[in-house]
Amino acid sequence: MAVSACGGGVEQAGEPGGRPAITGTAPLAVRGIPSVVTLAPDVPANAAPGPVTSADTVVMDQFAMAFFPGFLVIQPGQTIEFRNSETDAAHNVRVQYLPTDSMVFNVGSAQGIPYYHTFDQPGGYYVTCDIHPAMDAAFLVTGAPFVTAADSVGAFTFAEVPPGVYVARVWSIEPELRSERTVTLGSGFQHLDLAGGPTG
Ligand SMILES: [Cu+2]
Repeated sequence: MAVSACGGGVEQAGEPGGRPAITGTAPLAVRGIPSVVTLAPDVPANAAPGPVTSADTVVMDQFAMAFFPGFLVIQPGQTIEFRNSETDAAHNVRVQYLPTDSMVFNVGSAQGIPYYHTFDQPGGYYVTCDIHPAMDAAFLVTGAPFVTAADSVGAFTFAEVPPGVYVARVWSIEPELRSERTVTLGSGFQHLDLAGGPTG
């Protein structure tokens, strides 16, 4: 099979044809915002590699009285371009950092004048428009090497995670649905039930 393992050794997880190595269940999406599952190697903090960062700017647009996309996952140090693509509507962009419930910025967004912001702090962020209370979105900043968003009913997949001991974290816009546990992944197909609480 034509799989290159980045850590050396033989990669046995996954199969030709793209069958996922790991499937699982996480909490349902809340208000259209999916749960996100991250896997990070369970190693002492001082031995952990630094977060992976991406130079790619991603776009969160405002169109038809909504944010598009309504949810993003980015890496620490990555920039989001906030854009207003309406033909005739004014909006603003208010971004709250959920771990401290603090405002990151609140700017007006006019057509043709994008606003760029680089996010370094890991965690969840909530995006709203003060003018239109029905408009909201969210994004998650994470340096975890393996990240996947669950679908609306909580199903998720990972492909090609090397065997090892990982900290599996579940993020949700709803704090009560967040959890963290240690999982041991083998080299074969595996199902993770992360839908319950931290001890379930
Ligand atoms: Cu608006």
